[in-house]
Amino acid sequence: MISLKINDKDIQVQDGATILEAAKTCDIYIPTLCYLENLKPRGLCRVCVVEVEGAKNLVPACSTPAAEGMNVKTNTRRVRESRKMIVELLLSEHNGECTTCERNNDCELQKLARDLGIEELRYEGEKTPSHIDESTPAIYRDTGKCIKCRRCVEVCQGVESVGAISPQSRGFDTTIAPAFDHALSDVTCVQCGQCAAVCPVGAITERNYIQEVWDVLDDPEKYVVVQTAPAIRSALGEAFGLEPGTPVTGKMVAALKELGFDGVFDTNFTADLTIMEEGSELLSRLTKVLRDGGQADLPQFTSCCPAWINFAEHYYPELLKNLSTCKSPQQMFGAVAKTYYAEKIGVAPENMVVISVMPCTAKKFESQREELTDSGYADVDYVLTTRELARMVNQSGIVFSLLEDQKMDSPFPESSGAADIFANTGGVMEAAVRTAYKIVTGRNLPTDKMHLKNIMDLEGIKEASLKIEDPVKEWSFLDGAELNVMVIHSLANVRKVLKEKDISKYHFIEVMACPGGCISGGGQPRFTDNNIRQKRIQAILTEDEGKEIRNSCENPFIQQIYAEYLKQPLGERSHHLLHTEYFE
Ligand code: HC1
Ligand code: SF4
Repeated sequence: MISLKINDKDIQVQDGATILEAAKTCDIYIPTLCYLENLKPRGLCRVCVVEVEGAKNLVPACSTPAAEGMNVKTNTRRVRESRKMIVELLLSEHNGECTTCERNNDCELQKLARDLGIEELRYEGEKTPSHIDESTPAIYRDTGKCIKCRRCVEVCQGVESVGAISPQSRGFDTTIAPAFDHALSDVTCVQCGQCAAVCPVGAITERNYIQEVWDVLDDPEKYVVVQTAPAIRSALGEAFGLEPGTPVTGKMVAALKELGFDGVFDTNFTADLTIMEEGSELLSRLTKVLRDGGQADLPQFTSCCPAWINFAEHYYPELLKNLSTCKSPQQMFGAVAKTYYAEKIGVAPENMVVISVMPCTAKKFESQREELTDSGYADVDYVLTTRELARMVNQSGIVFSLLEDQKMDSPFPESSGAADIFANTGGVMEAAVRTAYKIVTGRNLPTDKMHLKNIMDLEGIKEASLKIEDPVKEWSFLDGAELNVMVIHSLANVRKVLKEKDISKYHFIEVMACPGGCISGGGQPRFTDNNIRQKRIQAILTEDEGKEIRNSCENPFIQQIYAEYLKQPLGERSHHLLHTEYFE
């Protein structure tokens, strides 16, 4: 342990802790800008400078290790003036059109300027040229707003191991962009939006489809339905000042009804459907190998994260045959809405518009894939992020916190707890295991095993195995078999696993691109404090634990759609509407 003083407070921290980390342990606030929890500090922006007794220069708290006997001051005149000047210099070249910027009132630079008492722009510099990149359906870049903090570069390389963007040119001419200033669509960007999630200003954000959605809502010819992803309810409240981790499902439904959607549905319903199909697919692959001694592509990988699919297509095309053929719940919902539901309510599918609200930017790309049009129309027409939905709510004058809870519409009004947990890392796997276990043994997983705890935490690579005991007759060949599963989040961990492990001993592997799963998707309200990730995860677990039905195959509305329309998992109609293939 190391003992030091910060602002005259005695503090003890572990060896290796930085001054910033030491200050946090006793709630001393030091402003930061380029710093991101979980990534190696770069000390680039120097907004976090502090004074250390005996040192000639101010030092960056984020990258300076705490040392025995150190005496640190975080709030001297010299510190305040230095921080202020750093931010003034950033503002001197920043294209600061705050009133029309998407980040107005949600901008870290704007907040710093206010907190540091900047009331005039003392230095008027040449502005960074603005180059707009809207080349992908998911991401919007404006170099004029960029302050070159490099958080996006660090995340794209360090967390996702993609490296689609990096500093180009030098000095004032530096831009953060794909190599040779190409458009993002020309490089291997997987459209995960993690760059947009960490950008402190308005330089990288989602492509915005709000106007298109208002247009269809105002069109009397259109029947507009909306689906809401599992993760958004854990974070939407943050956009309206509610405590992180406040679940807001009922208010979210009420807001969507007030916005004028003709039907408000849950992607969680088709998450249950995905599990029926994906669990059956896994059992069918296992049967081929373990009972019939034949060949099947194992391990089976989950396929609901569109950034992971993009990553596999770019970097590991040999794994595409291992991906589940299930469409993601988002796309399954669109396919079912424009067939089964359109038929049921007598609406022509060409007049039905399906909007999704997703925590994810890559879902915008997924919805535009040509292969996902099995109803004869695009399964999904427009995808909004959680942040865009919050903006629509504000634009319409709805006071979110005062809304009375409402319920999702029929014929898909309920989902199981297994569908809720799709939002968290490990959730898809646990949901699949719950249903596969029930099919094979006829029993529910015992409640004490209901959360395979070790696959639900924030470790980047997790493994578990489940022994099948006493299966029903049809599955007797699985008696005593161990189902080995792995859960990975953040795409850099996929590379690590494929480099360091023999994956042939696993039967099923879940991959989610975003750290912690969809709860930290690139389209969620932004945060810099890691505890928020954990609070969102907990909010989702609480939803699951509060549900009477926690297994997808027990959802009566899932049973109804099979009885009325789809007939059986992996059947002809399911195969046509709910499955796809990604080719090398
Ligand atoms: Fe996800 Fe999924 S869980 S991918 O993380 O399988 O985005 O929330 O909607 O489709 O259901 C995201 C979340 C989401 C899909 C589901
Ligand atoms: Fe990198 Fe993802 Fe941003 Fe693309 S969307 S630049 S892959 S972080």
